Amino acid sequence: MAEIKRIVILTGAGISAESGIDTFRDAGGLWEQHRVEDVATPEGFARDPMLVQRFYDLRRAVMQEVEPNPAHHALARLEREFTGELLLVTQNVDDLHERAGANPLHMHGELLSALCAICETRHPWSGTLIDGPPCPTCQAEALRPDVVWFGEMPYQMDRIYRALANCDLFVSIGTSGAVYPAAGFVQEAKRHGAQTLELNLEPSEGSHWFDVSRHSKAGELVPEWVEEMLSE
Ligand code: BV8
Repeated sequence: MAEIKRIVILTGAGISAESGIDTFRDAGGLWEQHRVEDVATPEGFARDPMLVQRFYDLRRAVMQEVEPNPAHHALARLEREFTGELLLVTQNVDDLHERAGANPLHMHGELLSALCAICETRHPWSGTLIDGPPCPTCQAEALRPDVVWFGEMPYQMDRIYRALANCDLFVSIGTSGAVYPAAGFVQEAKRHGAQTLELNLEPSEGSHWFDVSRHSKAGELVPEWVEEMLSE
């Protein structure tokens, strides 16, 4: 692998699976228990806000009972020890990267944040939203989960595309490559000459775009890869 100075990493639900957090598309995953349209779209929220608040309240509670796994810890080690530039982008709304000591860019928002639909302020939130608590800023009872639903614009896209245009290596970890624009990042990185690596339990929908694909559990693949990167 040529000298790697700038890395962009994208993680998905697969990196949190071994911590005990359901993925979306694996058997029994989150989407099988709910129709995406009902719980992860603005229309679904407008139609049945209680259903959606319950869906996210449950995930926010479960997330606080599980721990980061070796894959999260390995990426935090890479952030600490890699001497080049590293941007960790996650599609996940859990805080397991943070609890392992990493500093991810949450392109699809975070469970531990509430967004006021009236004044658009954001507030750290570890409790429930089902009872319609007042916004700490404007007192409106209009707090929603601060997550990006289908049809909504993911966060910090300019920053992500700038990093993809300048990286030497793009690594995708634990994602099915089913949702855009995240699923298109590998093509964007490739277009700018980056090497591309997929670490996933099985080939994702975008596997064919990757120079190298390794298939096993993230808890094994990621520490191994980080050790390789840091010993080069
Ligand atoms: C937007 C947050 C534009 C909420 C999520 C047709 C073509 C192309 C695009 C579209 C289209 N029609 C509609 C679109 C756009 C749409 C989209 O892509 N739809 C898909 C279904 C086709 N995208 C959007 O709407 C996005 N916004 O495009 O905005 C725009 C433009 C102008 C103005 C306004 C807007 C927004 C999408 C964000 C939706 N929010 N999450 C929440 O968490 O509830 S999506 C959610 O699913 C995740 O965040 C993630 O992004 C996505 C995929 O999930 P994964 O993380 O990949 O998880 P999954 O279960 O799918 O896969 C797990 C993988 O891990 C598997 O591969 C498995 O093998 C592996 N694995 C399992 N265990 C392990 C493992 N790997 C390693 N180790 C293990 N142990």
